[in-house]
Amino acid sequence: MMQLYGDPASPYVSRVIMFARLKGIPLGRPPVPGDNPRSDAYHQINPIGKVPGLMVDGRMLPESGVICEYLEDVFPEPAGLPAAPLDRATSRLIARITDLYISPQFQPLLPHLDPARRDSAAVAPLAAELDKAFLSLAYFMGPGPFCVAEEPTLGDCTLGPYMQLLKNVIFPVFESIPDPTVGEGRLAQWWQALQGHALCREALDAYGNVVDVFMAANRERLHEHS
Ligand SMILES: N[C@@H](CCC(=O)N[C@@H](CS)C(=O)NCC(=O)O)C(=O)O
Repeated sequence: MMQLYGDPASPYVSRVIMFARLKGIPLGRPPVPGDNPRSDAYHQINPIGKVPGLMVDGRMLPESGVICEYLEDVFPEPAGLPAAPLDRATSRLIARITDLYISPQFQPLLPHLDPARRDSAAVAPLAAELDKAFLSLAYFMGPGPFCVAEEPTLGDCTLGPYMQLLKNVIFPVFESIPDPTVGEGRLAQWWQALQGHALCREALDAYGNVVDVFMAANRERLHEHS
């Protein structure tokens, strides 16, 4: 069995877990060597030093997007990408927008979680980037209700955990960053589709719970060192 390294509190690890779950692929979950992706022991098997990492036949495959594409190649059924080339590209685009335009705003917001210690001038450009990314996601998503069509695919498994992370950690405390999945817009329709799909809802709920536990344990440390 392939072995997936990484703490499920990571949205990148969670992406692979959700994608594999939708496709019915069992993955072993060994502890990260040295208990930390920064450890020497983990760097010996993955010099990038980040999780997830997928061990396949003694070879390490890093990077969540690459791992999902590999799983899709090896286990094409049930499909984790739509059939039509432009739809496949759109699902990948939703994943890319998540990685390139949403993810970079998350860490820099952490020092500002506490309104009493917040630097609003530092938050404003991050909020603006997120707003632009949300507009782009809604613009480029297909007719839906999932990010491309009527079934969840790679784009949903990528954006879903990240949106769950923002819903648990960011939207509740930043008035200037409203939750785009609330209301009537395309992202609200998309979120409803995920919530109406048993496996997706289960994966996202489980991820949200892990995030809450992680944040409760690390809030002060994240606040100080980010
Ligand atoms: N581009 C990578 C990002 C993975 C990543 O940033 N993982 C974080 C956890 S959320 C990590 O391992 N951080 C450890 C570190 O930077 O020391 C992917 O898609 O897999």
